[in-house]
Amino acid sequence: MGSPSDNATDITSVSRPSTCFDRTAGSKPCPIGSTGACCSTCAMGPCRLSPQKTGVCGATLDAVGARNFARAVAAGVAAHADHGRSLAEAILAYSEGRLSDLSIADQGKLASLAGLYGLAAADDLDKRELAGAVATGALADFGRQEGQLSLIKTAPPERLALWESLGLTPRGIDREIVETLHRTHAGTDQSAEHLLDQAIRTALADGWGGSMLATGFADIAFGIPKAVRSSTDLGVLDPSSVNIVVHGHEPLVAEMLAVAASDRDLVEKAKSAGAAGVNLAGVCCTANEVLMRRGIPSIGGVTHQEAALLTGVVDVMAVDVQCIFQSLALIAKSMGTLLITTSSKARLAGACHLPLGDNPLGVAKEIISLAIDGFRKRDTPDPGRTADLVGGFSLEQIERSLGGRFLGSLRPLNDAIVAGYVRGAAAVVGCNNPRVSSGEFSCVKGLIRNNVLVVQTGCAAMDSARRGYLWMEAIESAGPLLKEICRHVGIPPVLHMGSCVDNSRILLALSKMVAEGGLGSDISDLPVVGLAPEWMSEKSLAIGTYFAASGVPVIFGHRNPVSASETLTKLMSSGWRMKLGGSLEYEPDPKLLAKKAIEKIDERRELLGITGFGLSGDGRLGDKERKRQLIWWQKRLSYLLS
Ligand code: MSK
Repeated sequence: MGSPSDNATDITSVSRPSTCFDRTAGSKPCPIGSTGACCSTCAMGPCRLSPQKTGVCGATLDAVGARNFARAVAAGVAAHADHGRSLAEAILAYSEGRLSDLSIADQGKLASLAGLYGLAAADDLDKRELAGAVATGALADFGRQEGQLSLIKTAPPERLALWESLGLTPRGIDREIVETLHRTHAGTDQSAEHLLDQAIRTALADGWGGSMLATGFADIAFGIPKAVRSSTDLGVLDPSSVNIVVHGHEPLVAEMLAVAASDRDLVEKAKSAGAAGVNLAGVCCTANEVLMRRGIPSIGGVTHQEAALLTGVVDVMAVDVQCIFQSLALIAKSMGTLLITTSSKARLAGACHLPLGDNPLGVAKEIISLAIDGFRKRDTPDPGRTADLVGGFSLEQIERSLGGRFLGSLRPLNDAIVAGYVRGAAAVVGCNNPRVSSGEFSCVKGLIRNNVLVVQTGCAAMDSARRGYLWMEAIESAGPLLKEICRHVGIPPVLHMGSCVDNSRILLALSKMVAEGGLGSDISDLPVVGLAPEWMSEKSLAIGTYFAASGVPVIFGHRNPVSASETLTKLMSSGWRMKLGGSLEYEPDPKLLAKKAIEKIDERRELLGITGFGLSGDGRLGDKERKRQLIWWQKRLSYLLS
């Protein structure tokens, strides 16, 4: 337990009803749809397209592929946006006195978001009123018809000017989603590049809009994450306790359950049922939300949801929205586990529905009470191993870790990159995918070994966590230079930055790196790269698109969703690179992902003129230069930390 290893619990071998792994083995992806060559937008089809063959309406492969891609991006943006909207509505309800279970956990974050909405503390509003005003401003951003999103101004000035000159600045979040759906209706926008431009504008409304709002409001209501110790894998389920698993994306249910789990009456009830206590654990991004803020353990990513139930020790699984397999209902039934849906937007046949309404804490207590009833009926097998991890690396925590409490900043990171101690930074994000074997893990391993600092979000982070790569021992697996930095600063070389919507934290970090100076004047100058080795959801495509449009070279693993069209593949790679500085490329071989990512980083180092500063061909410093650099860095850090 605790050290990096390849032997995380093998969930493919858990005995039971079928799981996503069985179903993957028993089916192949559709060869037409998976390449972007299927058009199903009207009833003259569906049509199968090829470079030589159009649809019945005459639509070309390029237009159809772009249409499919843009639609997928819009769906991903809608999911993140609705997540942000739910939190804005919850904050508004709190401010109007309709949701008394919430509070303002971080006034600093509220003030900084208020500033972006032109609301100053001097406006003489108390925190409840201010929160209401910010939520109202945010909700207006969803329905804005003209102008630009309020949070977009957190992007670097050069980037803003570029988007404006290209007509890519998002107006309102909902407006961009609707326009994408309109343009992709049969017989509307039929220019591949024009369609992709709208996909970009819609995706930007996610990264610098919906997702950023989701993260901001969650921080306001539940606190900005700080470094926190936790654990992961199936073994976090405690056979002797009442086990409640939260799954989905929005943090409200999980936060309320965390509060309710320490309710004295409920703890007493659990004990009188023979349980050691009430144990809360998570799956997917809900897990990431409460892991980041409270250290509540995560069982794993999206492919662990079925295995969690199959352990036989889960008493209740409470789900809300996104990435919830329909198979859970069948598995829960076969295991005698109560499955509860909590969102008004998502129901599952076979699950019990308990809507949160305006009484989320009351509903959370009811869920725990039902779980205690479930505990009385079950056996207690041992679910498996656990791995230690440290999470909670919000941007604020990273700045504090690097610069100390009073001088928190990303300056030391920029300096370390310029000095060649850190080669660059990589965001390895996105889903776990049963069709890909250890894509994320091998990529992360290769990156840190080559002195690239890695940040992670979403289910990708859980893959590393289960193998010990979010724990301090992972420092030993880092390259010699990165190892030096991590030891001095006291951080692992792989930093967990949160859930899918928390990719917005990475965008803000990139803006801050630009503002710190020394690494160019725009995100497209930074030696950084984005990777989604096991992507599977439409949200991933939205994320990849907004990172690329923000100036980051992005590489997706295993499958190119527009591979049937050479034109589209080129437009997103070299075309976007010319136009936006960032790109979206695909690499099916997981072994090549780290290598390609490092090439992208080195390309930018070269353009910045910081190649070879202390780095020899194998990424190590020569003895003399190494010593000189080390002394420089130690001085720098002791100054910053003093
Ligand atoms: S949950 S979108 S499988 S990361 Fe955010 Fe995981 Fe991907 Fe869902």
